[in-house]
Amino acid sequence: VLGDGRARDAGDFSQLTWRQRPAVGQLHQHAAKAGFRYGVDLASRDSATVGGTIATNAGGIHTIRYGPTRAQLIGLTAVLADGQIIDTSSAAAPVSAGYDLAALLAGSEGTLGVITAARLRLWPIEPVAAVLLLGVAGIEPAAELYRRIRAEVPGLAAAEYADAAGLELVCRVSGRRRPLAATYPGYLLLELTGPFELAALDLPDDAAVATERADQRALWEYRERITEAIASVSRPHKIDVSVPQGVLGAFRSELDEVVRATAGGTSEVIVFGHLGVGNLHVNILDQNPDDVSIDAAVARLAASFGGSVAAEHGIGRAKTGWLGWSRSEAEIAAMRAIKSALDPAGMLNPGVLLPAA
Ligand code: LAC
Ligand code: ZN
Repeated sequence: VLGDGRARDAGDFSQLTWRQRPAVGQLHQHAAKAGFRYGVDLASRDSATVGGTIATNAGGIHTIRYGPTRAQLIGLTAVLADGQIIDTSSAAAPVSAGYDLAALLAGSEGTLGVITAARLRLWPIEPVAAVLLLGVAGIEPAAELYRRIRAEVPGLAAAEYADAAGLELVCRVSGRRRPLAATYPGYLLLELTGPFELAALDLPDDAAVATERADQRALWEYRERITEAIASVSRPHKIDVSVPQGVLGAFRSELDEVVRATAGGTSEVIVFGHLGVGNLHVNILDQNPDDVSIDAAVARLAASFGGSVAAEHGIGRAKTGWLGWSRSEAEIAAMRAIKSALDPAGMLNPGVLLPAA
């Protein structure tokens, strides 16, 4: 029987362990009381558990600033398949003694051990100076604009993209007004911390600039409510992929062609996601939800551009057959060796992550 009885409060708020199974949003609230913030944040902050986000190495909206979940781990406690408990966070000082088991377990999707506690890095709160929402001609111009502003604003904390269809669906479903005077093929949302000069950014006239907390939240909702807006009208195919910065535009145009070729015309493609790290959520509507050939085609396309078939939601069961598209044979052989060494009987999450041998 596995329990989380060993979890405990560290008492030191610059690092935090927790007895419960908190949602990411609860961790944020708790850390904020002590003047800190947690580096991972995501639209599903009120339902996604910290443990779940460690299991998939979730990225979220602040990855460009703080890195993904793996980068937040100081250490963790886990029960291994043979019942042994490892606690990698017991060292109070930096460690350069052997393998980083915490990093290995992060993103292992429950296949190597059961994580029962985690000690997480917290960051000083960086007040959000402004949230900007800008219309763009597509994902490629969004990426160019992002790179230009990044050069001006060292404290850029988020850079998110949404196809117009995603933002317009949020407006239609929730009754919100359009955020800008005109409509555009795509939208770029930026969160800026630290000092910056608005005039130096040379923004288009038709830009939404929010400096007050409530207005900032309101702009974020155009991006964060896309998933639920889509879910309210369709049972979409959702594919979580990444592609390198330099090929975002090429990927986006070929994506339309691949979907047309695979699905034959009528489906709607909505892309949104974490532009700054090239993590895109491809949603395809009006397709038979049970036919996964379209999902595979999109993942293969991302891999062919040097990206990943899973960027922050993990491989799970559904994507095991795709692992080889973005990981080499040698890498998968090493993963199998680790799996069979730590879980020789294959008890932990069988069928997840690694393809059947
Ligand atoms: C998001 C979820 C889908 O970024 O990962 O909204
Ligand atoms: Zn995401």
